[in-house]
Amino acid sequence: MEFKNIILEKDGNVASITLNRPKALNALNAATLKEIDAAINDIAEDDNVYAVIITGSGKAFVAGADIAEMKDLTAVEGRKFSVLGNKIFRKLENLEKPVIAAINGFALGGGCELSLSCDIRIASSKAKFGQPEVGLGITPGFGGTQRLARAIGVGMAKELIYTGKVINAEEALRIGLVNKVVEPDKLLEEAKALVDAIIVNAPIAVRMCKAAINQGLQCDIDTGVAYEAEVFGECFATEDRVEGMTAFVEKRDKAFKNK
Ligand code: DAK
Repeated sequence: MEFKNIILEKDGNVASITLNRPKALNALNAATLKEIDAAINDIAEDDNVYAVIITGSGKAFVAGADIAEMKDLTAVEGRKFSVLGNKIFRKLENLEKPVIAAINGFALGGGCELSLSCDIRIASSKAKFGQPEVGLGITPGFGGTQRLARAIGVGMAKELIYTGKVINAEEALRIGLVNKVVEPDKLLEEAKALVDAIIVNAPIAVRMCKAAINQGLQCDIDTGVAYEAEVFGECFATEDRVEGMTAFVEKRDKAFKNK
């Protein structure tokens, strides 16, 4: 697929997706969503990609779903649009590689929801967050009512969603919406440093951790720890588990192979 609204790049073991419709503040229209979907499929199939960074070009990360495109939707079309977005965001959330959102600017509505589908969020000091949907007469439509409460707690999520207020990066850090705030010109550097600190580890083990954490958030603790025991056991069948433990015992550097 030829990309017009995003840029997909690969550098070593890291892929990056840059939302690139800066004139519309990277608002998510159906075409952009489909390109994100294609990029996720590409990354999922590429065994050389161990981690992903998502960011935006210009002054926005993503200023939301495309209001101009949504304006004339019927109820049936609105549902179809929401199903499309939710399917893609869920695919991103379950992608078997860690995904870092490097939030450079506005992350509103669908943009905040996109960042919530990523594993870890780091923000530029210029970033702004919010779920302003109720001011448009709609609810969040790409998982905001579900993931925001899981990320920052029910009371804080309800305050943000009911008021639609926009908060700055410092406030987002205070409430645990982002892990770190950095100067704008250091954002991608920080995202890459974080990714580098992840990908020195055994990729399959990282993937299993992501699956276990995600599964565990959806079930009771007994089911969760049983799932953890499964993936823990599976790691013992990997070459990288042998390499990691052997290298430790032999006091040498590890050389993981994603096998
Ligand atoms: N959609 C379409 N265009 C947008 C946009 C958006 N969300 N946000 C900004 N733009 C466009 C502006 O119209 C403007 O276009 P031109 O006039 O230049 O043609 C251009 O981007 C630059 O924006 P501004 O001139 O407004 O820039 P400012 O710096 O003055 O203001 C702003 C930046 C982010 C504060 C402002 O643009 C703004 O308030 N934007 C809207 C933010 C917003 O409300 N976002 C939430 C969208 S709702 C669902 C599925 C999904 C969702 C809901 C339901 N179902 C189907 C059920 C999700 C909904 C949302 O995400």
